[in-house]
Amino acid sequence: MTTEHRSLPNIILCGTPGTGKTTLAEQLADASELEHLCMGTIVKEHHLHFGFDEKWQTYDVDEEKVLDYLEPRLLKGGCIVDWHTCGIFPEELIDLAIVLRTDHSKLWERLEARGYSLHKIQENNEAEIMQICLEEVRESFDPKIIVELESNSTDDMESNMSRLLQWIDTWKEDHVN
Ligand code: DAT
Repeated sequence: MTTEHRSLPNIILCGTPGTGKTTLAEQLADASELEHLCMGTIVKEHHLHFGFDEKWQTYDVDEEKVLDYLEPRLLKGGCIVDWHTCGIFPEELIDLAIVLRTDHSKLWERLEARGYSLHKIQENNEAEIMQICLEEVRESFDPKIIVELESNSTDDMESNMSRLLQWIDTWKEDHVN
């Protein structure tokens, strides 16, 4: 099944933890017909993991279970998938892949405010500087559907919101007869 069979698009919202995925996804879901799928929470609540990794303070994700959960929803369309990783999604079911980017000093402050350990702050900050999420998105999707967005300020948040709402409207005009 491809995009012709869906009346709403699927958007991946990717980025290093703290770049603003959940904030943007929640606002976007409120302002559109799309549904926010916060994968961090879903993995925990639906036990889509092998257990908690104490060293990295994160869940060891069971990708097969994640795909079983996501595929029927993506086939229906209208998903905003909010996750720090994107390599496992079926490319043909994704219409737009957003990567949020944040200056590393701002990111550091946000992760500190979140109470992350120094180890985890450093790890995530390095990942942002090394563009790990952006590279993963580039390896996973056609460049035509990838958009990199700055997420440093509330102004950025507002312009990202209006840009995405506009994109959803255009997608609907192009795909719904
Ligand atoms: P993520 O879901 O990527 O981990 P988040 O949405 O939880 O990130 O945001 C982390 C914090 O940063 C949160 O306190 C809200 C704030 N924030 C998000 N986007 C922002 C932006 N564009 N400008 C300023 N603060 C932002």
